[in-house]
Amino acid sequence: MAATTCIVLGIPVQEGAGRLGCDMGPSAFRTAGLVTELRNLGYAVEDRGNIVPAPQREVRHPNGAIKALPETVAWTEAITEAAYQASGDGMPIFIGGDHSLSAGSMTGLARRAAEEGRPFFVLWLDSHPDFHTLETTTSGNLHGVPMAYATGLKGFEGFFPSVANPLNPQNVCMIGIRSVDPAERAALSTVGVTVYDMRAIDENGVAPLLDAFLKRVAAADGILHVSLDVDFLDPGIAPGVGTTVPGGATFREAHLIMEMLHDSGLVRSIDLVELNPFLDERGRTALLMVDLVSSLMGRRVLDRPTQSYRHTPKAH
Ligand code: B3U
Ligand code: MN
Ligand code: MN
Repeated sequence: MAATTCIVLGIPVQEGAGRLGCDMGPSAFRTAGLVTELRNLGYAVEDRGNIVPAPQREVRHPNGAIKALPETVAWTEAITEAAYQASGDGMPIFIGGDHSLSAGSMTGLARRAAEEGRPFFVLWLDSHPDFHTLETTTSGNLHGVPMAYATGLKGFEGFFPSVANPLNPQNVCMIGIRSVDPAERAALSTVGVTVYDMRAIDENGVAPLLDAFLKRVAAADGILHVSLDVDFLDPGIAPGVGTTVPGGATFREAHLIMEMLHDSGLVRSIDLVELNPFLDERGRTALLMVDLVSSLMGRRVLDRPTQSYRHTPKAH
């Protein structure tokens, strides 16, 4: 199969989360067999090891709750560059690390999409929207801000690197949302992000929700990035995360999403974030995340005709 080369990038950032341990995530993904699984599926895999943050600058924000701002800025700089480079060489798989890494992955990938002249889309699988600005965060944990940053919301200028190619909020689809702070809720309602909470999943099932989004991406000839936070999953199957929220996606829902993503042929890059091996039980969360990646990359139970989402340009 597959001319695609998977580029594995370890990003051991943990300063964005409220508790320590995500720095061990890249190691746990490797131990759980990520690279072997990808090779067994027929891909060439280049593991570029773990990246290191850029040099730190002194930077302070009036919101005294904010934690580890200089560290997060330094990580974001390095991740943005690494994401941009890797996306020119193959399909980047960012193994975190807490979700603050997506501030860098999304901006680097958005730059790549802009250069290719194609719209950039993000599927955000998370119990949280991570839509705080530096002003609105009350926990001060910067894994709560990457989506606001990447979409160019105000208030990051002068602190974080400036965002040259802001992600259009209308190109973002969030699935699994079930923990939203008041400021995030207010911001989300104004910018046009598609948000499917657990109620939407219960009422409709994941398939029609995702199907509608994939059709939009295909119609726009878009590039799709998938950001998978461990806490998207139900804590009963994925305990290895610092911010478990009850009522999450089931094993079957998560695999169905991955299989549909594979069928779509639209995915160009993946974040795997918030795995905290210190909180895991004998590696089961790491193994589940790798299992989900296998489904996303084409493992299937039976051959079946697939829904084609490929872009068909309109006749003139
Ligand atoms: N919205 C809360 C909780 C949170 C966000 N992301 C995670 N937790 N993982 C906050 O701290 O901003
Ligand atoms: Mn998150
Ligand atoms: Mn989350």
